[in-house]
Amino acid sequence: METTKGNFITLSEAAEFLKAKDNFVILTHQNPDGDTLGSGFGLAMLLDKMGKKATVICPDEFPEKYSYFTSLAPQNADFNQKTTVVAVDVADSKLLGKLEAEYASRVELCIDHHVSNIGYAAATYLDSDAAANCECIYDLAKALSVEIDKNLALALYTGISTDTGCFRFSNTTAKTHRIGADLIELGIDTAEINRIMFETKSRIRVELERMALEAMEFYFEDKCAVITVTREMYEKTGCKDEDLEGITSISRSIEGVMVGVTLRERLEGGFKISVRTYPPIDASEICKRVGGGGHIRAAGCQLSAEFTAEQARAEILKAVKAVMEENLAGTVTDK
Ligand SMILES: [Mn+2]
Repeated sequence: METTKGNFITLSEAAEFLKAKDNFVILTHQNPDGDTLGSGFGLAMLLDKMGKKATVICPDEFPEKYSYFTSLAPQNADFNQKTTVVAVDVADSKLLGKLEAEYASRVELCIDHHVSNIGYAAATYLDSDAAANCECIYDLAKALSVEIDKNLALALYTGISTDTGCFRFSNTTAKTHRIGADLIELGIDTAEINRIMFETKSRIRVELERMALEAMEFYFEDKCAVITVTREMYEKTGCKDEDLEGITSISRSIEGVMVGVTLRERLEGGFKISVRTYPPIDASEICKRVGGGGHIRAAGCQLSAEFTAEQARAEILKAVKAVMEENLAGTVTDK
């Protein structure tokens, strides 16, 4: 198949592409979540069922609760032969993190659901209506007539459940539920998966949340709540970045808050910023102004080590204010 940069292809073209190759490297995004891992290992299982070889490569270590993924799919790409590089749930080659230098220009197929996908891959299958990228992998399995077994169902369900906050977020559609129902019928223990994903927190995580809540700040008539997780908090509690999944949901769970911002200081310096919003505020637009992107209600961006916490906060708040004024069609006062 002839492909050019930024070439967006259909589901059946993506299926044909996978059929035509035999030896795959599958890349996930940095700070991996359930959806990128579910997509990666799910795709590896799907390819295995087609008699192909694949290995999943993740730029960062992944949270302990996802460790079961590694046992689901054989990791058997042949690195002595040419490998075909596929990225899953990776909207921008920057999000390949440590793998960017080696792989950014080699991604032949990107399978993604982020509306902000920049088209860095030679070919991109994008379904921005999909709540989770695992819905795209499910659709590919159907298009390729690959039977979904219990292990594949487990991987895909984990991705869908985590990206939709357990089927609660506004991205959840009737199709999301239909796919979920189909996967449940394959016999997976959804109560157990969701308990691990949503109800279990480590003690050190709770300690860190306590500190972060204490330092929480409100802006713009209390419509914006900001949580800053500092390096000092990591040191005091022993938490690592991967212990903090889902922390972004705290600020927006507060009554009256329309924009929840979470700044996480990175151990190597700089800040990872997550923005969660309620209608009509566009989180993707806020983050785009600070060099990031994402979905309409959940987006992110990063600031380099040149920024102090105060400067990073000021930078993102400037974008929040501008987008709030635009989306609410009125002025927003600072306090
Ligand atoms: Mn995703």
